[in-house]
Amino acid sequence: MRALLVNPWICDFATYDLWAKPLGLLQIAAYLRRAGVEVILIDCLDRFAPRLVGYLREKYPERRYPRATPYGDGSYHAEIIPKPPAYRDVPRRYKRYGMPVELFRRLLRESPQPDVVLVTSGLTYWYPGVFEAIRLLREEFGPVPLLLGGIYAALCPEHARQYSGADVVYTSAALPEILCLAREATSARLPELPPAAAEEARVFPAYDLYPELRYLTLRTSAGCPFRCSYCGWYLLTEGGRYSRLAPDLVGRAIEHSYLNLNVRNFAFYDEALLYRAEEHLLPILKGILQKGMQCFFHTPNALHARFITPETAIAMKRAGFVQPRLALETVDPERQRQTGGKVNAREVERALFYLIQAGYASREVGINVLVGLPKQPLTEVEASLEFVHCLGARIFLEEYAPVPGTPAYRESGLPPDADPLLHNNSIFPLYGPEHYAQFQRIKELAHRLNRELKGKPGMPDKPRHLFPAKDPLSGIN
Ligand code: B12
Repeated sequence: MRALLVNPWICDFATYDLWAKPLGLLQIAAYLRRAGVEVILIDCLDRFAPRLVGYLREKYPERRYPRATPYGDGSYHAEIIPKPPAYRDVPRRYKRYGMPVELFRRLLRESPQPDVVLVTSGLTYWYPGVFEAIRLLREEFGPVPLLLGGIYAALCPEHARQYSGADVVYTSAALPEILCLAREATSARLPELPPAAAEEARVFPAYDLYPELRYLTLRTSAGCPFRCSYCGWYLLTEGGRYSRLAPDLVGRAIEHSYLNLNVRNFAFYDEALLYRAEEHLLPILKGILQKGMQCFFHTPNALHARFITPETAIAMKRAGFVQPRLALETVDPERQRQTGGKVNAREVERALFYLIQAGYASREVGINVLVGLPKQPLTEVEASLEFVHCLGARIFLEEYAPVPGTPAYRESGLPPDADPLLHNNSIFPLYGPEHYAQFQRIKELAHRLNRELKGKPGMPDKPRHLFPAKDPLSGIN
């Protein structure tokens, strides 16, 4: 049996490759291969694909491809496309990010006829890219069984069933079920796999399918001890429970990629990487240090400040965590409490202090601030930005994107079956032109404060004025 796996484009006003890989699809690829299936991957978002780089260099000889920072993150190739009617009034350009459609078509034509096609999906409001891929797949391969899964499919299954054109819309995260689906769709005789095969596929996703790999992503645990009102991790995680891989397995996976795939940059996709670090992250990092591997680790998903201790901070610094990101979201104690009590400003300040003591400069540390939560006044966001700036850290402004099925979604006033395009974080805070202007002001403020940080090498590297001397933890070196 031959399966074609597709990671479609992103259609949005803005996006950036912040170490994004279709991790779920790569786990499925590893699992299917284990069952003897031949797997072909087309990743529309692979910035380093030799075919894409060759195509773009020929078409745009004056531009530089691929565009990447030394850590492998960078901008996607993008093409401006017409806005869907729902975005008619949004005064921004709408784009398709990833490989040009013409190249996608060419790759489909070169591909042998698959027995089944598996398409993944990312954020709910990126579905136009998914639909486009399905349309082209249908044009090329006719009535081949086409399965759709991933985040959009899991959060908006009715919408996907009605409009995507897929034969099966899959909402769960269980790998053995996917094998059953493939079996049913093709009537192929595929073997049952032992239970350990699913864990193996989670630990060793099929990264070798990429001809050129500058970074990869790790998900050493799934889920989170908190249930913040705006987050839907429990709707997307197998059994809705926190779980994690054994530290030695994670160590083996990192070592394998380091030695066999020559990867040095790793981004963690865990929701709660530091939870019970003494049983999980610390043993993983100790193993890496013992083996003398020189890696760069990235935390685009942000870390729980509450769980940063002097020991974790030192281990992170030594193991090669670059520009760690902390989640603050807001300084407002009432909103912190209402949204789930994940963290407070003081814990963020303390975490930053430990990171500084471990050797980071404050401006290397990024702190996430949420904007656009239902009923959140922009003065609250301004106060949060000022707070982060006073700490000498870099602001990451995160525009709230509603997740259907969460309490914050219900508060947002969006009907449960709203067009998922309305979940877009670029438009959600913009109900009405007056909001747009206010929101632009907030974005500009964040940019200005970050620019000031860059221009001032002498910014305080220790938030002394904010850290009360009487705190028993303040003396730790
Ligand atoms: C890692 C992560 C990121 C990474 C990047 C992920 C990526 N590949 O692009 C980073 C940190 C960059 C990120 C950023 C953002 N993220 Co995010 N992210 C996640 C997180 C924590 C995990 C996703 C993941 O990799 N899961 C692990 C893999 C293994 O699962 P999977 O891909 O779903 O695949 C499994 C199944 O779905 C299924 N499957 C998948 N494909 C297919 C295909 C077929 C055919 C079948 C049968 C099955 C199947 O099988 C797989 C194996 O079990 C999720 C929360 C979550 N628990 O899902 C939020 C989440 C997806 N993010 C979210 C948000 C809001 C964002 C941001 C907008 C945040 C912000 N405000 O800035 C940004 C936007 C990013 C951008 N590029 O513009 C929201 C989604 C909201 C929405 N409406 O869609 C989520 C759900 C978190 C939340 N708030 O609840 N994110």
